[in-house]
Amino acid sequence: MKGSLELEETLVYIYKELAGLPLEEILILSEVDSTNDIARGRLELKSSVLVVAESQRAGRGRGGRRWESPRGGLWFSLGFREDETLGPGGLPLGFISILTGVAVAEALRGMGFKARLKWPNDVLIDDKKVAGILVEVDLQGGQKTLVIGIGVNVNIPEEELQKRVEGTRVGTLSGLAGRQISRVEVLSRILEEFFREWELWRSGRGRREGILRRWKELSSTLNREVTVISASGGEEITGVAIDLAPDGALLIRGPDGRLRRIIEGHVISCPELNS
Ligand code: BT5
Repeated sequence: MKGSLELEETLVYIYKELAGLPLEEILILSEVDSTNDIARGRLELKSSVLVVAESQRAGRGRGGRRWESPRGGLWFSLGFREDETLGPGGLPLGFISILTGVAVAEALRGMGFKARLKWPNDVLIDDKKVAGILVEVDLQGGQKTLVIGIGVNVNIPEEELQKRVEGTRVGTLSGLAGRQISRVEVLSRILEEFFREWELWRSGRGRREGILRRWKELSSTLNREVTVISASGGEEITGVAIDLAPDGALLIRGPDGRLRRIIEGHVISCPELNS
């Protein structure tokens, strides 16, 4: 960014791109701890927000894991104030994460990237993790909030990012494409894909089946032997991932033929992916 004029032009462009979206507030910030926290705070005043930041000091993944968020990436959160109309079972968080994963993968595919999905929420290109999703709900003063955090590694040198991340093969769009990629384009494509399905689903005309089918088509996890660490109890389960349940749970058939349902967890190995 050379000067403030260019910055202003970029912001005007972003606001124009996002003008038609059903959002009460759009915040574009420089550095924050976590866009999920800013979004949650804004929901005290607004019923729907988008918060985008240039970098995050304390970006997080599931289970308190760290999410590296240097400048050049796209780090943002969508926040919605929820009422209780979704029933006593609450929000189907697993499904929301699946819907969001499909939106991110479709957006990147629309830009020519061969994005695939790894259960529950990783977006992979060439078996490298380029994006992650963190869905959080919170009750504050009887008010339920839903925050969907999305991180996409856009213009970041791959090796530099890899040095900061252990245990996961990371990828960045610029590294994979060999050129800089427009973050505004990635953002507006993701939001377009997301809101199309989101509004259909929320209005009750939803295509839950369609979303699940698309996730399965894009999945790099199904029909493979996987080892999953379940979030509840940290148990390791190995077997063949055979299906995705409507609530986003992964169904695994173990060597003894038993079917296991993993609602929350982490795939730690998947032979064909690691080779
Ligand atoms: C995720 O968690 O993949 C969810 C990441 C969500 C990040 C967004 S950014 C905007 C919003 N604000 C936040 O604070 N968070 C959200 P999980 O499946 O738990 O994966 C975390 C693991 O991914 C870490 O333990 C690392 O191994 C790896 N990792 C960390 N940073 C990464 C990066 N930039 N790219 C790829 N992998 C990364």
